[in-house]
Amino acid sequence: MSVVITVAPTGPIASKEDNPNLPTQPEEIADAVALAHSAGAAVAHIHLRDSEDRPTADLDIARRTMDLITERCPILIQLSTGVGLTVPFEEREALVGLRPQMATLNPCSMSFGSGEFRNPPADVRRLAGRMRDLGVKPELEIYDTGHLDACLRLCDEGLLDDEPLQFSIVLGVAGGMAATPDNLLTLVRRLPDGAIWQVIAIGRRNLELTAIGLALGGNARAGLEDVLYLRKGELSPGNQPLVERTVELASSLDLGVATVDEAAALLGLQKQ
Ligand code: KMH
Ligand code: ZN
Repeated sequence: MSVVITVAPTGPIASKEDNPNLPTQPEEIADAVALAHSAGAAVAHIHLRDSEDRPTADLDIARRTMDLITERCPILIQLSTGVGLTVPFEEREALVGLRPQMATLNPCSMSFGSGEFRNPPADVRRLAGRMRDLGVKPELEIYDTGHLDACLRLCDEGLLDDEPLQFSIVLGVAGGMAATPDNLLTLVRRLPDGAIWQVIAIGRRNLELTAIGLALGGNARAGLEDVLYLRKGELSPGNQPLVERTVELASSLDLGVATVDEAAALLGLQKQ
């Protein structure tokens, strides 16, 4: 069996002050993604930053970043429509017009650390429909049990028609479920039959929950968006070491790592 490894190189929150190896500019992100791809990542989950490193949904920056990534390697591109807490929903939504192979869909509003992550129901429905119409595969980001129910309602309404459904179970955000094995199991047990999933554990329980996720049959995500340290007190020198350690984890569990083509097939991606 093969697992899909996604690299999440940047995210919306961390800064170069937190970890100087965080890639934020298009060239830096593309370089980091290419290294991650060579280490075994088949999908790149991409957040964009402006020239001052603030989260942005600027379409020119997005296009340039996607082009640079595509020039460097054939990895599948998943744009984040979460973008960052300060960016208006309409700007976040416009990113799917660039037709990445995949994009995230965050189904519910929530407290997010000291901020607010706004995903109003009508906007989420409009975005889901737009992604369906454009053939952009949604990665459903669920931070709590009710978010899964919200996704299943979107499915019932015909807004998520591409099988298989693909979930990221995000644990450890202050405002969502805590990063514990028990919470992961609770959500995994409730996923619909045939769903594909990965766990995203934010912070210090990242490694342990990634291992449990792999053992339970999930895919895996690695990168500085989710964890800045390789181990206690040791900042990761980049994204590649985090991907490499995930590949090692998978190999230790006797799991193969999906190539880009295998990942596209497993995730049910449409040919573009
Ligand atoms: N960093 C995640 C916890 C998304 O990309 O769509 C939240 C996020 C959502 O960044
Ligand atoms: Zn993200």
